[in-house]
Order: sequence, then C-alpha cells, then structure tokens
Amino acid sequence: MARIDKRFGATDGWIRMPDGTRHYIFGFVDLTGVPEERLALYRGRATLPGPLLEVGEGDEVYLTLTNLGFPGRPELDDTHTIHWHGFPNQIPLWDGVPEASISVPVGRSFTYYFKPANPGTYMYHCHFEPVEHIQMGMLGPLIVRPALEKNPPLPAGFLPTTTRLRSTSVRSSFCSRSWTPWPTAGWPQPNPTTGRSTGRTIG
Ligand SMILES: [Cu+2]
Repeated sequence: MARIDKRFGATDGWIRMPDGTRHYIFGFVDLTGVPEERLALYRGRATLPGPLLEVGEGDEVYLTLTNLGFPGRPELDDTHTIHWHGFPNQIPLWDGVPEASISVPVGRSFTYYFKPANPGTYMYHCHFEPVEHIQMGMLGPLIVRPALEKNPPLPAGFLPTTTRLRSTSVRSSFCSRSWTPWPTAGWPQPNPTTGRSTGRTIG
C-alpha cells in the first residue's frame, strides 16, 4: 500500500485521425509533477484517451483535478469532475457527480480521495454534462493492480513459467496460489523446472 499523488488537467485539444483529418476534443492531460507556473502550457493539450491512472489495491489515491479551461472554445466556462466508474464511494463528495457533490470551475482545483479495495480494470470520466463531455473525449483508463502481486503467497521463482507480461500477471498470480494442491490431488504432476505437465500422476 502506498500513497499515490496524481494531478490531471481538464482542457481541450486536437487529435489526428488515420485519414489525416483533425478533430476537436475535450479531455484530460497529465499534470503530475508539473510546477504551478507551467500549468498554463498544458491548456489545449488533452489526450485521447485520457492519461492512464494505475494504482494498487489498498493504495491511498489523491487525484487532483485542475480545470485549465478550453482555449479552443473560450466562450465555454464548463466545470468538470472525475468520476471513478464503478467505485463504491461511501460519500458523494469524491464521486464526481456534480448534482450530488461539486464540480471544478475554470482555474480551480479539487482533490479526490480513493482507497480501492477491488482490483480490476475500470474507467474514469467527467460527470459534468456527461453525455456531451464523454462523447467529446473526457474519459480514461483506470487499473487497480491486485495486492497479491506485491505479496505473493509463494516464494518468487516457484513457478518458472510465470510471465512478467502485465496482461497475464493476475492469472499467473492465481495459478501460483492454486499450484500447491496439485501433488496431493492426483493430477498430472508438473515438471519443477518447466512448470509443464509431465503426464505422470502421483497419489
Ligand atoms: Cu467535463
């Protein structure tokens, strides 16, 4: 468990499509670590999708949202929020639904707090006028890595076939956990070096 401090900006920008056309978007941009005096340089630099928010199960996540405004649409003064889609907030303050809590005006910041208990893949999005803002690009990927990865139940290297590929590490961790009953279950015993089945059974 760790403390995670992140800062995202809400602004607009342009993306280039495969056919060469450019499209105007609303979106988020990663401001983590950016000094205050340089924040304005990130106006109009939204990315699509928004920056990845990757945390660990049980982490304490402090996510600050700063509304940088829309330099491409200066007549709009929309506020924004961050809604962690699927997060079981106990109170509405950090849920990002403006009707039930608050939204962030242009030039202001607000810090959300999350302590994720459920590993998995999620998304976050702005919840202010969400039909328009999400369609315009105000969404991003969100990953909660399981605590099992940091505290495996078996010694490292026990399962030589465990891949370090991120996309399969969750399943590998699960396999490590389910490995121990094998020798006593009468199932094909794995080769201790390769991890593959030898076809032999014991028991
Ligand atoms: Cu928004």
